[in-house]
Amino acid sequence: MHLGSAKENATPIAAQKVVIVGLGYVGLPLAILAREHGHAVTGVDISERRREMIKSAEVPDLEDAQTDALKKKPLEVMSDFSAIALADIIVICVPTPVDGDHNPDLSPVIGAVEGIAAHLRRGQLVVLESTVHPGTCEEIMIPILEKNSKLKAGRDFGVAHCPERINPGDKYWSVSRIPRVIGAIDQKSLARASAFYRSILDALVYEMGSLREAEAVKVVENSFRDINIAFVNELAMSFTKLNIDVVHVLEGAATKPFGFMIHYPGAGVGGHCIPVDPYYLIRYARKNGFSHKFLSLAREINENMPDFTAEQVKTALEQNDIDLDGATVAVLGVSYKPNISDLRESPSFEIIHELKRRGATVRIFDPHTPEHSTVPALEDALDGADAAVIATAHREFKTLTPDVFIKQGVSAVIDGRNCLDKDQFAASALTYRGIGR
Ligand code: SAJ
Repeated sequence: MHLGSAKENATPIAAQKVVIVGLGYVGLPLAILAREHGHAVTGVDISERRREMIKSAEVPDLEDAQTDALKKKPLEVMSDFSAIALADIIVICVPTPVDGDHNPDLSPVIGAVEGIAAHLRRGQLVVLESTVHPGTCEEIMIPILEKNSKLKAGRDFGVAHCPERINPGDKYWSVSRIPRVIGAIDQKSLARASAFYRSILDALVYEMGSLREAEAVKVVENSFRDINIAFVNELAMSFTKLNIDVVHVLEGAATKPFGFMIHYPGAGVGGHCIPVDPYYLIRYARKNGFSHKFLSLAREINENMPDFTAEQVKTALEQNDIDLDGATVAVLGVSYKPNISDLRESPSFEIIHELKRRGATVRIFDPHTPEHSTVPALEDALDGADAAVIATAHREFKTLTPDVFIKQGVSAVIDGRNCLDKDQFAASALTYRGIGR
């Protein structure tokens, strides 16, 4: 049985002509990193707005060093796939969302693969970084590449999968230092892809036994996170009834140095990875005769947290003889995680929907996404509001004190990210509710 190998010795590789298809939060950092390590890099992105942002080096949520690199030397960015013909290595970094019914949407991947296939030539290596379900490379990507190029995968061109592991907003785990796994169609492609990634990363490049194994790694690591969040979210709902502070309990459990990994309850699970990737596995396994009951239940629990949060607002206001129906509620935070402007799958939208469904008037304020705020400042959001909900633990909200709310007439604060000083708020005139505390 093939065991993943973690060869440390980086085999040297000559400068490659690299074309990166998709210059979002995954492709752009990779393009900048590859260029820094001596490769000739061209980017392809179908979005004119994205191309313009890159050309003017004004890309949100990019690290300062990456922005500086773009300012120092603009990245060549194209709208069409003609550059593919001159490439040695082609890396696909396009989104893999799910649709409204949580069905995987591989159309961006298929679009990119079709564009590549039209210019594919012998000797090239195609690497897919987008998160996909096991089987995507063999059952979807390779057939399109072969059919449209009349070339044979393996024999005429290489194929590898190196799932992306970008962690938006994480200053420490930058793209250059995150370990990566790689699976490939054959040894030659594996060696070539490993040599490329080892030439640009200061991190482990771990070789898997197949494309399928590499595809499975990513959905497994993110499903792991989703089920663990669901576990603590269920505890939070249970402990609310039992009058136990779940955060204290989890922090107590985390003193155990082995066999426990803390996660935190909250108002919901957003982002481009955690709420999405489990569905890639759930749907593909179901197509192949297996039902992931546990993964599906974890999704159900996490997707229910916005509703639970709205219920917390309702019961907190009732303690002040205020009916949520007809009340004004300030929702603070729209981004799916702190201190960035990324809104994808953000639970904040569901929280707003659940509050409105219960008859509330909702004001929205997020300093990181002003375009999604309905008021220009925090004071405007709080002024005369009956309740406030912390939906995203932005740095601007974590330091708020009770008086900020009290002086604006707010009577209840629901801390959807358990990020406020609970003792301080509990001791104030406000009705304070956290998630599970
Ligand atoms: N969340 C919780 N409780 C937790 C952790 C997260 O409710 O204990 C919520 C967050 O509020 C957010 C969502 O889950 O709405 C996702 O948070 P995240 O910290 O997992 O952030 P992501 O979506 O950027 O996840 C990325 C992932 N990276 C990749 O897929 C390459 C994930 O694998 C990482 O574990 C995660 O960053 C990380 O560790 O920060």
